[in-house]
Amino acid sequence: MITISKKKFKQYFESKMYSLYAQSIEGATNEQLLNVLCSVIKDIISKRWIGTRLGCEKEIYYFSIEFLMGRQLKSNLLNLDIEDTIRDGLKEMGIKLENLIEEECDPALGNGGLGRLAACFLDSMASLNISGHGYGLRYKYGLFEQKFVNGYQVEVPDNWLTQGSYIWETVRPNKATVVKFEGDVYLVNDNDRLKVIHKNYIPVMAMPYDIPIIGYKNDYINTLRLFKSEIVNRDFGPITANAKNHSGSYEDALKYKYYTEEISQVLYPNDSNYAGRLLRLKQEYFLVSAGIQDIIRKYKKNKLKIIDLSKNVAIHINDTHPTLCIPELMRILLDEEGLSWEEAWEITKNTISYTNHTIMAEAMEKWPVDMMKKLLPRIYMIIEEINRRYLNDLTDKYSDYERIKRMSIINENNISMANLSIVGSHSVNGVAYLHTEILKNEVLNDFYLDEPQKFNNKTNGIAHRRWLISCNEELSDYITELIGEEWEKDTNHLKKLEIYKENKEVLEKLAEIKLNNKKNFADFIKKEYEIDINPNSIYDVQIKRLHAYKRQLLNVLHILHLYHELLENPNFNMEPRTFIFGAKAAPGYYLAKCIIKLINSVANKINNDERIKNKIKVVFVENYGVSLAEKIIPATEVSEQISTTTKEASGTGNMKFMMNGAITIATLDGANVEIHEQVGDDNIVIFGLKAHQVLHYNKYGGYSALDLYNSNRYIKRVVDDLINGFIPNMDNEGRAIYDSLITYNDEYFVLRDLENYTEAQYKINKLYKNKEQWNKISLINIANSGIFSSDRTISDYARDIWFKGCEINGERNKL
Ligand code: 26V
Repeated sequence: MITISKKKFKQYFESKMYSLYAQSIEGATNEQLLNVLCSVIKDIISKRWIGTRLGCEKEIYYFSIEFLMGRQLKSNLLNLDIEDTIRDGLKEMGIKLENLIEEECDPALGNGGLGRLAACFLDSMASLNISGHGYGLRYKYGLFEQKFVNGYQVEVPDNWLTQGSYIWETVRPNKATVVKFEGDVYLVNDNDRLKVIHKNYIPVMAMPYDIPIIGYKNDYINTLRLFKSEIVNRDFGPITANAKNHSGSYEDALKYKYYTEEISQVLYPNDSNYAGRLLRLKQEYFLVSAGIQDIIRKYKKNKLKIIDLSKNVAIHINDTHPTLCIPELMRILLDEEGLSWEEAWEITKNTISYTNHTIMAEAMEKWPVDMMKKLLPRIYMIIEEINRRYLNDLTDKYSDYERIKRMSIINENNISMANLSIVGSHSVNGVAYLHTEILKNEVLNDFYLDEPQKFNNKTNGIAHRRWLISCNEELSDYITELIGEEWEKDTNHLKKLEIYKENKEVLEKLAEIKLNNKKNFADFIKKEYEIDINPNSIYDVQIKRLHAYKRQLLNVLHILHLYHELLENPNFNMEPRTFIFGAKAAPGYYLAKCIIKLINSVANKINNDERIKNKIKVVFVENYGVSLAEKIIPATEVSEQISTTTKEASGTGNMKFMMNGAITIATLDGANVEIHEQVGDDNIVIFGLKAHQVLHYNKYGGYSALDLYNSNRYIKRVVDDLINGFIPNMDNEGRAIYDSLITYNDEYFVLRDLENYTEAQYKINKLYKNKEQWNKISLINIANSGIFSSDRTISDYARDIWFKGCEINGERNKL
């Protein structure tokens, strides 16, 4: 049992302070105090962490190019169930735990939903006693830090490792592996066996940095292993870098050092268009090769038979970024373990499973054949052979040449990573019902018809420990007071809240908690931005990456509409509203950056216009990320989930808001469909085009944004605002947005949905006037959010994908 008494903790803390910094507690900085606390916690868990569970059940490995973990201190204390002891102990030493929590850095090693999902999944695997580990990259620079200058986004490098290391990590040089790039590959005959010789390659060291992933009150600790790229053989230093083929000059040694270190230097931002960049391919193979080698090394150490790999190991690939797991595992099984192609292929397919996270065609990964051939010659050979065999099978089955071409892994000198992922795995899943249906019936239809049994849905979820228990303590405590604490381990129990839906006292208490959270957030905004927001106004929030398909533009056009209505009629009937935005745009995504400038300019104009008497405020928080989300979500009343239907694979912010009692205004897109199903028509506000309508427009056309603009004076009014000087200093940006809507016919149906959205917002306004009704809806949302815990999602993955057909599955089903 991992635990510690207050007395012991204090002694431990003090002596750690001396051993690490040779100084007293009184003189220490917050940074030092945090480091000491973290070091104490690491000591407390260390025995348990290294205690291996190998051999007792299947090991799950989750490969992801992004892990958006958020701060760890609070979450670790909560999961270890020692928060009160530590808080009290610190207090007696004159230290406030809250200050140390805020001191911790928030590693931005992900772009958004995909990376945050990976983090929630790690939390759930540990909490459900699943031996599941993450493999990722230890980027030196995470996603850029965002600053606003005159309303424009400016990107600043995210130098998060300021102290040189991360407080929660442990480096493990004895477990480093070498990843080989480039070079020449020869196939030679060795006693009638094909032997592969790889010469003149560039070796890159993959140095593992381990972060403990602590389960919720269950003494279970998994590992997130992040690899840093380095020169081979650290001790020799850069000048005599011991690369076999780089033993030449000083200049060569430096070049080599640069080559290796560049690989894990920086996280790529999701751009507007996918670009096949060489460095990104290096990152992907580096992660995959280091991870797979690590798995096989561990596996063999346990004296398990390689032929049984898929019985003991499951490898999951988070989108196509780690798809090279497929040829890399094949390489090791063929070239190093000496298996036949058929054996290796069977094992590979049975071990690997794949999740698709987007249907956006422009986001699909494709690598030029020449690039792959040069960078990864042996891997390319294997991909080619996988494809050759696959095409043979297809031509036996089908005569439709176009179809075979669509399904081919290599096409027009490009390698399709999605196709390779489907062919080389035993399971392909989407991340919400609608998304999976679109994959099966549209985007991946050829593959679905060919192998329907591979396809399945796993609706996303969120770690309710971080996104409710930890970020909204007052609500969480009140829920426990009402229905007991079982819901913390099994969120289905949240349903019990429904019996209070007519209970005035409970509803008022919920409103009071929300108001407290709103006040806290108002204080934060005042402190950070010197803007006064009214805690009695409706907090209406859209926080997510900035992308045209997510339609922040729809939101801001509606704000402009309200503004005009207020200017025309000062008695215009609306509850005061604070519109809150948080979003980063990819540095190269011009339209997204124009929309940021637009929101900031509109905010500036409206917030300074006394005529509207503070009825509307617009706040764009800078540098949105996990820590900010934890502050905003508990204070939110209206959750904006307004993507163009069919485009948002799932969304997970939508679930976080719901669990914290916000009411959702949404299109029937992604997991909004499931949220709607859970709460029913009366407890969510749905608007906009339905999936079949969008698919119809996309296939057959028939939409004219210009006609709409000309025929609807309200639409015309707000669109004209973009170019007529109504919003100052917006000339170029306003024109670019205008063109995207009118000249390029509004690809994301913003204008098509605007009227309907305005009506939906009017409905929200009306609902809010009846406080009791609003609070009841809020309660119903919380009560029905249990299904969106990532514990449910992970149990589904375990049952249907990772443990399918295993003896252990019987046990798992009891989860
Ligand atoms: C990447 C790109 C790159 C270039 C072109 C446009 C574009 C659009 C989207 C993306 C993101 C791809 C993967 C991703 O992050 N998907 C998100 O995954 C979340 C977790 O499953 C899900 O909730 C989000 O709906 C989905 O967008």
